[in-house]
Amino acid sequence: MRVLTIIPTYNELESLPKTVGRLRAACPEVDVLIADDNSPDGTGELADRLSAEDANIHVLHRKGKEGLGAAYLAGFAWGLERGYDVLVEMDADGSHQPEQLPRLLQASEAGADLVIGSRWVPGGEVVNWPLSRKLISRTGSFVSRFFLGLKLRDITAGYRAYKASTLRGLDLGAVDSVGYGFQVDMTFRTARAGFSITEVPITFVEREFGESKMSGSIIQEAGVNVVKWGLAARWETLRSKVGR
Ligand SMILES: Nc1nc2c(ncn2[C@@H]2O[C@H](COP(=O)(O)OP(=O)(O)O)[C@@H](O)[C@H]2O)c(=O)[nH]1
Ligand SMILES: [Mg+2]
Repeated sequence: MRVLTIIPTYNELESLPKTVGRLRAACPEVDVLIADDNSPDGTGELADRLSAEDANIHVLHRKGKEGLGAAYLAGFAWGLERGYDVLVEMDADGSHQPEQLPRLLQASEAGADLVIGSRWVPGGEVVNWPLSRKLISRTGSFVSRFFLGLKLRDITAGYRAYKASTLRGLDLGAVDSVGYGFQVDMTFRTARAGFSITEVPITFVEREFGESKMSGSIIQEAGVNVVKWGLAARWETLRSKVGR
């Protein structure tokens, strides 16, 4: 099983080397792709240095800040072209602990088309998050569950393992969510295409260095889209019933 972990970065100078170092130590057989959006703080150049020292580390330089979703889509395309079997999503800031990646990979190997590292299943937890972030996360999952009919606990989660066959079975060209809505969008598409989704508990640790890129407009984009997708899907179901 060839595994590629994609790490999107925007101004992660302090966090990136720690995360990559931990990942290489915890899972030496896993390749790494850093997808940097031309970070002003020089994260892209740092990524080049890491890559020059280690043949398993690769870098994708993008021209500017286009959001997490666009960076992952570019990373998926890079990995699929090169024949990887599993594509992992991991934040650069240490929130997604590299030492827990084997758990995700085990579930993937056991057959899950998509594995979600989940904060909100038994055994999962969040360390050092303020109540406000917990509320946003849980509300995001609740609203997504309600409108999209998904029976999952952590729908906005960003620590994931996709089988290549799952990504090949989705119309990735149609995904245009910029921020965190991307995770919900991808989950909904994966479920609707009939792929299996497994949640495994993780301990999510709030970043120590750098700043979060989460913003009000990102939350708003995600919220508006979730309601829109949910209503569109119900309308489709209704129309096909009436048409029959
Ligand atoms: N390439 C790229 N990476 C991004 C962008 N926005 C966020 N990221 C990265 O995505 C990961 C998660 O973002 P973060 O700010 O930690 O969000 P939070 O954990 O929800 O607060 C980090 O590795 C960020 O550097 C972006 O526009 N482009
Ligand atoms: Mg973070």
